[in-house]
Amino acid sequence: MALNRTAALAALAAIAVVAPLASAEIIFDFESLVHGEIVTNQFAPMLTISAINPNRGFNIAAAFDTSLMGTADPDLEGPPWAGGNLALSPTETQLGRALIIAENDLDANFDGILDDPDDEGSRPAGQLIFDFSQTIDTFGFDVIDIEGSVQEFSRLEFFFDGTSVATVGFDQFTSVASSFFDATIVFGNNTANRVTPITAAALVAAGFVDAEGGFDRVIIHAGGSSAYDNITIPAPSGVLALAGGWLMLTGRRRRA
Ligand SMILES: [Ca+2]
Ligand SMILES: [Ca+2]
Ligand SMILES: [Ca+2]
Ligand SMILES: [Ca+2]
Repeated sequence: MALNRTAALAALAAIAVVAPLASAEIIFDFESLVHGEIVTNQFAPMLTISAINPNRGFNIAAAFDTSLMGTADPDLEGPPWAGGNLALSPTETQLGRALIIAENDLDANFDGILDDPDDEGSRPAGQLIFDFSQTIDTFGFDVIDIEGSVQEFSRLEFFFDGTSVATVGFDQFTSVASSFFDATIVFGNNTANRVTPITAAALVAAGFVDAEGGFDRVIIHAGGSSAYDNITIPAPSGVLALAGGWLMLTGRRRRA
C-alpha cells in the first residue's frame, strides 16, 4: 500500500510538472541553418518542409539569412525593417534565418547550399508546405516583405489527413471585419510581422467546422516575394505521454 501511494503521488507530481510544459510552444526559428541551405527534413520527424514553385523547373525551400547585407534581395534584409509589428520590437526584430521559396537553384559546388539564394518574385510565388508528425491545433509564424496582401493574395491553408479544412487569407489580418484582424500588422515592402498563432477553435468559429479536430499540414500560399520564420506550434504530447506511461505503470502496480 505504501508503495502504491508513493507511486500515485509520483504520478500526480509528474502531471503537475508536465501540465505547464504541455501548453508550451515549440518555435522553429531556423537559426541552425545557413544562408542558402536547402530545407527538407532537418526538423524531422516533428516537422518536414517542402515547397512548390510553379514558376520554375525546381521546387526548393531554402534558408535566407535576413541579417546579411548585400544579398540578392534587399527587401528581406533587416533589421531595420520598414514597418510591421516586429519593426520596433527590441527583442524580436532580429529574425536571422528565415524560409523562402527559391527563385534560383544555383549550387555550383553541389553542397546543398544555394550560392546566391533569392526568394521567388513571381506572383504567385508558390507554396511553402509544413507537414507535422502530430495533429496540432495552433499555428503561428512571422512573415517578411509581403507587400499589399490584397494584391498578392497570400493565404494559409490548413489540412487534416490530406483534406483541406480551412483557409485564411493574409488580407484578413488587416481587415477590421475579419475575426483574424490584428491592428498591429502592417504589410509592405521590407516589413516584418508576427501573426498571432491561429487556433483550430478560431478556424471553427470562422466557419471552418472541419478544422475542429486540428490539422497536420499547413501550406503558406505565397502570393509574392516573401520570407517566413518562427513557425510556432504547441509542444508535442511526448512529455504528456511519458506522464501517461507513469500512470499506466502505476495502474499495473496497483492491480498486481
Ligand atoms: Ca529565424
Ligand atoms: Ca553551394
Ligand atoms: Ca527576390
Ligand atoms: Ca518586396
